[in-house]
Amino acid sequence: MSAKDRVLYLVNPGNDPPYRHGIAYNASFPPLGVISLATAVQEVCMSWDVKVLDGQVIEQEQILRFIEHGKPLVLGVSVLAMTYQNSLEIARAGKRVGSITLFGNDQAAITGRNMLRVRPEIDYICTADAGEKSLLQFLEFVEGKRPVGKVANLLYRDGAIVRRSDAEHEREFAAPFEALDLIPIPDRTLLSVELRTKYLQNYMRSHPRDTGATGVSTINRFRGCARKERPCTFCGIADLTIRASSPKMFWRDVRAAYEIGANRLYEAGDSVSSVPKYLERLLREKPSDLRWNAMVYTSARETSRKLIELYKGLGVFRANMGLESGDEVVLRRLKGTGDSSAQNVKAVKLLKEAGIPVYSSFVLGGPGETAESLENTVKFVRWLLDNQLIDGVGAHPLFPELNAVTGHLLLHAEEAISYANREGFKLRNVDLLRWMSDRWGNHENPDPLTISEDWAEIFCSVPFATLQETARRITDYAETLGMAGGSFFTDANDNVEAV
Ligand code: B12
Ligand code: SF4
Repeated sequence: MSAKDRVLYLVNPGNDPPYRHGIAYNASFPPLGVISLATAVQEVCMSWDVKVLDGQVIEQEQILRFIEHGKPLVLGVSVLAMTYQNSLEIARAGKRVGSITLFGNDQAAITGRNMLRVRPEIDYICTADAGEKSLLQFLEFVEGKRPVGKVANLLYRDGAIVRRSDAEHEREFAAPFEALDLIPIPDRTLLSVELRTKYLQNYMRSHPRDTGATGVSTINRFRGCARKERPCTFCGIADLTIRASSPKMFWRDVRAAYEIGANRLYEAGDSVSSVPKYLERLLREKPSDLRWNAMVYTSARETSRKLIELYKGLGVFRANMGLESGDEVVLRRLKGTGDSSAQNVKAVKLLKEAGIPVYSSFVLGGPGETAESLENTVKFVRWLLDNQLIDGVGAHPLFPELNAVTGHLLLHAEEAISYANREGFKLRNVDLLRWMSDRWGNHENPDPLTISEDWAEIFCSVPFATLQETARRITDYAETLGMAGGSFFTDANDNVEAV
């Protein structure tokens, strides 16, 4: 293979047509996963020519044309549940020009086996939570320097669909708070200035008052959640193990973004409030000259004055907080016994007092959701908005990801029946429940809208349409007050630009 053949495209596809709307921060931040993968390849496999394509800001047709003309030897695609159809189309375009196709990211990790079983356009699947090492090994395999069986976290066909499962695939990092140091500082210039300007313009459209923003980017030097052992029942994040980078690496990464003008960073860590001690270390080592701000995912249960002081010191200027429900019973079923509306109110008040805006999200259609519990949520959100305790709200029907507790209940009828009995609510359609395992159990990618409808039909006493309607009522109310609102599965009014 000559150096000129070593062309790798890494694509973050845009959302499939039914899922283009109602996404918070839509097209406002560059996709860190593919940028980080491309950086690792640039640093280690220097003979490879790498290109990153982002379907959030370029049209699908343009991505297909790039592939047709560029004929990449390897075509890597980052696959989520709501980008699956676009991902397949991209893979087919790759196969037409002879590319080796490799899927990765959360959805590929969850249903990858089923994808490989039915889709000849997919050659390989990477199931790694952090894919850098796996991709580098995969390129060595393509160059003939490594047997396929020695590529970490790779699913492939060998008669059956196989994945090696020896120690190489296990977590090999000894120190969890340095584990992410192995991931290089992302080269954010892999996306052109023109595209970076586009993200900023999209961000400014939803945050017109943030006049100090000179550029936006994504950072991920922390992953995981303190609820790993008892996650929220709707949480489908594949790996909630707590890992981070050393403070030194964290600040090097922030500075690298800052030096190309990005002073608003989205920390993609799953729940940053899980690690106050780590935040203290970050604060101690914060360089005094950095003027930056971060938005983070944070949990109400862990919000205290101490945490907020840390956030202020660090530069956190926006909190994304899942409040999930205004109904006490449904809230407990979604998040566990440690959460309550009173605690949610306390957390948003503390953040508000400290001048940190809160973007809250709600999941409609928790186990045993009723018309009454939905009304409790509507009243709660209105109260929060009327009292200016939150600055934005997203409301979404529950999407039972197959690796979440809710997805598990959907596929395991007997467990679902015992659960409903224990919790004291009635399942609405047990016949449908009994079909779920056959319908979705071996599916390549359960369509989010359809599987969410099935969930509601079984686990809620109101139909899916009522959940959609309630989501719309909530976000419309926010918008009439001039606040950000968004609802996945329902809206069609996004105003984002592609180039
Ligand atoms: C930050 C984030 C967002 C941001 C994204 C900002 C941006 N432009 O980057 C915003 C807020 C916009 C967002 C929106 C949504 N998100 Co989101 N988001 C996340 C989050 C918390 C982190 C993603 C991230 O950037 N991680 C850091 C990077 C470095 O890691 P990574 O992306 O996982 O990539 C690594 C590996 O996956 C792998 N990999 C990835 N792609 C590939 C490709 C190849 C070829 C290979 C080899 C490896 C590989 O290697 C990468 C580098 O280590 C994840 C949860 C999670 N922990 O993954 C959810 C998550 C991705 N989001 C999710 C969802 C549902 C949504 C929304 C639909 C929410 C909504 N209701 O509106 C929307 C729409 C998503 C979309 N398609 O646009 C789901 C997806 C579920 C699924 N199974 O598909 C996740 C997994 C959370 C969850 N389980 O609930 N999200
Ligand atoms: S939804 Fe958020 S808080 Fe709940 S388990 Fe997942 S990461 Fe943690």
